[in-house]
Amino acid sequence: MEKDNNTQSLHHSSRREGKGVGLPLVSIIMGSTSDLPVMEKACKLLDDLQVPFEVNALSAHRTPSEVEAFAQNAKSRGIKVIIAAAGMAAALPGVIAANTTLPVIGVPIKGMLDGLDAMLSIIQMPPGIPVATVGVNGAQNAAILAVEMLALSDEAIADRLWHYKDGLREKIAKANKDLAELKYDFKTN
Ligand code: AIR
Repeated sequence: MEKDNNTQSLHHSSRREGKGVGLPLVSIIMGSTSDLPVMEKACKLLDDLQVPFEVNALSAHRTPSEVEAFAQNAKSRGIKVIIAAAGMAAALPGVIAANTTLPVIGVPIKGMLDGLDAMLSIIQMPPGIPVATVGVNGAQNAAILAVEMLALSDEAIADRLWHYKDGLREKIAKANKDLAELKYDFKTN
C-alpha cells in the first residue's frame, strides 16, 4: 500500500486535514488500491458534505481474517455505514455484511466483463445478508446513499445533503436554459 502513489497522497492528506473532525461515521473499504481511482469519488463526496470517513484496503480473498475482524469491530468503533468496493469475484461486501448488522453498500468495480462479474457477485446475496448495491463504478452514489442513511438521524447532515441536491436541480435548470438557445428550423421551444 505504501508503494502506491495515489494511496499515499490520499493517506497523507487525510492525516493532515482530517484531524479534529471526530471519529469516522463511514468506512470505505476496497479490495485493492487499484480500485482507488473509482473510490476517490466517494471520498470527495463525503469530504464535500463534511462527513468524517476512513478509507482502507482489505481483500476477502487475500486477507480474509482481517476482513472478518474489521466487520465485527466496525460498529463498536462508531461506524454507521460501510461502503465496500471490489472488482472481479467481488466477495468483499457480502463477507462484510455477513459479519455486521451495519448497512453495507457495495460498489462493483469495472475490471473484466464490463463489471458484470463484480455486480452480480455483490448484488446476488442469499436471503438474510443484503448488500445495497449501486451501479458499476457507482462510488459517488454509494457515498450519497451513505449520507442519506446518516441524514435520518442528523439534521445538519440532512441540510447539507439538501443543499447538494439543490445544486443538481440548478444544474438541470441551467441545462434547459442552454438547450433553449439551440436553434433548429423545426424546434418548437
Ligand atoms: N479483489 C481483490 N481481492 C479480491 C478481489 N475480488 C479485486 C479488487 C480489484 C481486483 O480484484 O477489488 O478490483 C484486482 O485487484 P489487483 O490488486 O490485482 O489490482
